[in-house]
Amino acid sequence: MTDRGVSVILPTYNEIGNIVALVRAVGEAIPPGWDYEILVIDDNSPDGTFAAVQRAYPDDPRVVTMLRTEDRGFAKSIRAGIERAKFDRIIIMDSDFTHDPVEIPRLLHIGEIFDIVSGSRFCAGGRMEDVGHYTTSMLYNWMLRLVLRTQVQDNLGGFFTARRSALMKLPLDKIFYGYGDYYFRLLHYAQWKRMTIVEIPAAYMLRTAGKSKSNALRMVMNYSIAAIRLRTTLSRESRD
Ligand SMILES: Nc1nc2c(ncn2[C@@H]2O[C@H](COP(=O)(O)OP(=O)(O)OP(=O)(O)O)[C@@H](O)[C@H]2O)c(=O)[nH]1
Ligand SMILES: [Mg+2]
Repeated sequence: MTDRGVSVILPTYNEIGNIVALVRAVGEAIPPGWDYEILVIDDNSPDGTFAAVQRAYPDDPRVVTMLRTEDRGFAKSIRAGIERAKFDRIIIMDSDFTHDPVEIPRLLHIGEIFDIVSGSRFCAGGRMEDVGHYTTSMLYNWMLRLVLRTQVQDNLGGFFTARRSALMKLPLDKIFYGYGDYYFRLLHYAQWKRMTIVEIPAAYMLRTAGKSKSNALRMVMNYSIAAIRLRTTLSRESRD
């Protein structure tokens, strides 16, 4: 008998080279005593990611696939997964093996104590295989911290656990749009709701197959606009 369960949410776009192996690796990483479901939230990938998962796991009720054809996008897929999840304990992670399933037991363990546990590249012990990406992300996070006045060190990691019931109380429309910028909005509104946040060290790996969908220059521009907008909203909300 298990009394604990976790819903692991995997947003996918063109991850045919990763997703079947990742679903297996996530299943294997769930500690004993935990029930689980793995939600693959696919935005109608042209490479057949959705069909590949269905083919690989036709009869496993723990592997749930969701095909989205409208209002697509990374952050909106994550929200769809959270809304659909059946367990109160949620883990969100990328589907390209950047976020390593071996971290799952630690996230679940610390998640017993804190509302949000974020796998961070920038607290002691955290790292990233891609050294160039690590350095630029670290510099960019310093800038974000100045603008957002936050103590969180990794505001763009996106590998975390939280309780669904707590997340559902946040203003979801103000958070879940855009790309990785959703994560600093989520962390901000979580702090505003007095949720407790802790960062634990995580190693972010190189994507094992397929191509990145993000463009560094576009990301820097969009995230900077998103950060300034969030800061302005906060100043206005605290005045009202
Ligand atoms: N459902 C959904 N998933 C997406 C979308 N865009 C990206 N993803 C997934 O989100 C995760 C992160 O996307 P990546 O392309 O790896 O972007 P990134 O992590 O910023 O870039 P890298 O540093 O190259 O890994 C991956 O699991 C993608 O499959 C989207 O529009 N919809
Ligand atoms: Mg990635």
